[in-house]
Amino acid sequence: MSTNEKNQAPPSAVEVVKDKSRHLRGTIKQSLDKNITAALNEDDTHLVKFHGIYQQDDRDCRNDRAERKLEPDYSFMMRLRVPGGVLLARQWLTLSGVAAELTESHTLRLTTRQTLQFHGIPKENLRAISQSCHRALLNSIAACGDVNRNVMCSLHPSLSSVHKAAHQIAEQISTELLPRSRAYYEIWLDQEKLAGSNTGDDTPEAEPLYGDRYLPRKFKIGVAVPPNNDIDVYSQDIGFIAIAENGELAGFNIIVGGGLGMTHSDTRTYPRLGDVIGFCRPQDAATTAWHIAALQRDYGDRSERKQARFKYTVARLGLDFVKNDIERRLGIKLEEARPMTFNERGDNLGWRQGEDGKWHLGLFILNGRIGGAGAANLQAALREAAALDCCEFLMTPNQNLMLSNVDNKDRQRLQKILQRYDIDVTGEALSGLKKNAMACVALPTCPLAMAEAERYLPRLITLLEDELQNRGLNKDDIIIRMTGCPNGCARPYLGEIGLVGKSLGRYNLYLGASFNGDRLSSLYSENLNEEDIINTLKPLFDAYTDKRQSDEKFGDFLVRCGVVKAPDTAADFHPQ
Ligand code: SRM
Ligand code: SF4
Repeated sequence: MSTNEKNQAPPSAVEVVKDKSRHLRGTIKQSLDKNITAALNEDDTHLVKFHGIYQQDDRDCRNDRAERKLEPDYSFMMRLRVPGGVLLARQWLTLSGVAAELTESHTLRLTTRQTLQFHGIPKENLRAISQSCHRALLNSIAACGDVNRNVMCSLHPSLSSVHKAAHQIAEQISTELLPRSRAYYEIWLDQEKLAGSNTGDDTPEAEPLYGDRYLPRKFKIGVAVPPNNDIDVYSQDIGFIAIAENGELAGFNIIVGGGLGMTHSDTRTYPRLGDVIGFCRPQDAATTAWHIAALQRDYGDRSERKQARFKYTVARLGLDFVKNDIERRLGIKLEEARPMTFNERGDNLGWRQGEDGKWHLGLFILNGRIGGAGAANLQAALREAAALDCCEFLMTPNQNLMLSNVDNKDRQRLQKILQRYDIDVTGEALSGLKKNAMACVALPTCPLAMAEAERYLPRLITLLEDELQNRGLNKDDIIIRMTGCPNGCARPYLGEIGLVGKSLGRYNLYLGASFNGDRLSSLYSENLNEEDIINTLKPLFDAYTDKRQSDEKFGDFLVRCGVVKAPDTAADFHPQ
C-alpha cells in the first residue's frame, strides 16, 4: 500500500480523540471533578497520557471486585520527563516525599528510559503531585503519549567533556520537541490561559511540530556515547551516536527506525534495529530530530496503531526515501557516518572517578523499585543521602541509580549512610546475571501484562545463579531481560537471554542478542514454565562452559555455534 493510500484510510479512534481534544484538554478537568467514580471519562484516559499519566487498576483484585460488583480499584501512574536522567538531591527529596505521602504504593520506580514513575496515585492526588513536582522544577509533560518521550543519554554528564556535551544536546532535543500546548499548566497547575496562548475563544495555541493530531504513535530518541551502548541506541526511533575527535564532540551518527514492540501471533509486528543514515554536527542535532519527527507526523500510519510506529514507516517508505526526505527538510546533505565501536552496555557499579576528579557511585536497584515492602531501607538511605546535598541522582538506562558529582571530602560520609542501611556500595557480591538483569513492571499495575516480570525475575535469577555457580559462570556478565508481554518495555529482544510473557507462568525464550546491543535475539523456544526455562538453559550453559572461545559472550557463542541464528526477517521473532 502506498504512503498516500495509508493516510487515506479512516483514522483510528485515538486519532479522533486527539483531533477534537483542543490540544490535549478534552474533558480532563471535568473528569477529575467527577466524584462518583475513581476513573476518568474514556476519551480522557487517552489524553492524560500526553500529560505523563496513565489510568490503571490493581489487577491482583480485579476479579474479586468484579464478583462483588465493585468498579475496578482504579489509581494512576505518573511518569516524569527527566532528559538524560539527571536529578538534583533536593529534587530527589521532593520525589521521595511525594511517593511516601501522596501515593498508595509508597514507591518510586526507576524506568528503563532513565526516569521514574509513581504508582498507585488516587485521582484526587494527581494535581497535588503535579504541583509538588512543578515547585521542584519537574513535570510529566510528554513523558507518555504520541509525542517525543523522555530523551535518553549515556550516563553520565561529568564523565568527560563529550558526555557533558551529549547531555546538553539531549536536553535541547527534549525541549525543542516538547508540545507547545498549555493544557498541562491549566489542568494540573490551575494556571490561567496565558495571553497570547489563546485568542480568547476556544482556539488552542499553535503546535508547529505536532499539529492537531500529534504524532501517529509514541516516539523515542536517545543519545549514546561510545564505547558504552547503555541506552540501547539501535532500539530508538532516532538514535544519535556521539563521535569524539580530539577529545571533543564532533557530531553524531544518526540512526532511524528502531523499535521493539510486537504482538504475539501478529507476524506483521516485529522488533527492528535502526539504520545508520549519516552524520550531523552537534548544532544540527535538535533540528534534525525535529524534522525526522515531522516526517513521521506526515507519513506515519494513522489508521492502524499497531503499524504506526516510525520503524514501520521507515520499512514501508525505504531508507533512501527517508534519507532524501530528511535532507530535503533540513536543506543540507547529511555527511557520511563516522567509524565507531561499542563494547559495553551495562551500568558501572561502585565508585568511579570522572575527568574532573569528582566521584560517582553506581548503585544496583533491583528492577528499579525503591521503597515499599521490599526496599524500604533503600528509600530511607537515599533520602538521608539526598539530605546531605552533596551529589546528584542519576537514573541509569538499566533501572539503576548513580550518586554523582561527589567531592572527595564527601565520599566517606555518603558511603557511611548507605552502609548503615546495608546498601551494597560495590556491586561485587552480585552475580554477572543479576547485575545485567532488567524486568518491566508488568503485574499488578500494567493493563497489558500477560505474565509476571518485576515480581518474578528475582526468583528465577536465584535459580539460574545456582546453575551458573555450578559451572563457574557466576561472575560472567550475561544480559537477561524479562517482560510480562511482547511490547518490549525492558528491551528483552536485546537481552542475551530474553523472556517474554505469554500467559501466567509461561514465557517465550529469545536468545542470541549481542552483548553490545547491535544484534537482536531470535525466538528459541515458546510457552515455557519455570522448570522448562531452567532445563532449556542448562545444556546451553554446559556448552558455553566447554566450548566458548576466550572472552566470548553468551549471545555471540549461541549464534556462532548455530544454536540460534541472528534474525533477519519478522518470522524469526514468531513461532513457525
Ligand atoms: Fe513500555 C506500554 C511501562 C519502556 C514499549 N509500557 C507500556 C505501559 C504504559 C502499559 C500501557 O500502555 O498501559 C506500561 C506501564 C506499566 C506500569 O504499570 O508502570 C509500560 N515501558 C514501561 C516502563 C515503565 C517499563 C519499566 O519497567 O521500566 C518503561 C518506561 C520508559 C519511560 O520512562 O518512558 C517502558 N516501553 C518501554 C520500552 C523500552 C524503551 O523505550 O527503551 C519499550 C520498547 C521500545 C519501543 O518503544 O519500541 C516499550 N510500552 C511499549 C509498548 C509497545 C509499543 C509498540 O511499538 O508497539 C507499549 C504498548 C503500547 O504502546 O501500545 C508499552
Ligand atoms: Fe506492561 Fe508489557 Fe510493558 Fe511489561 S512489556 S510493562 S507487561 S506493556
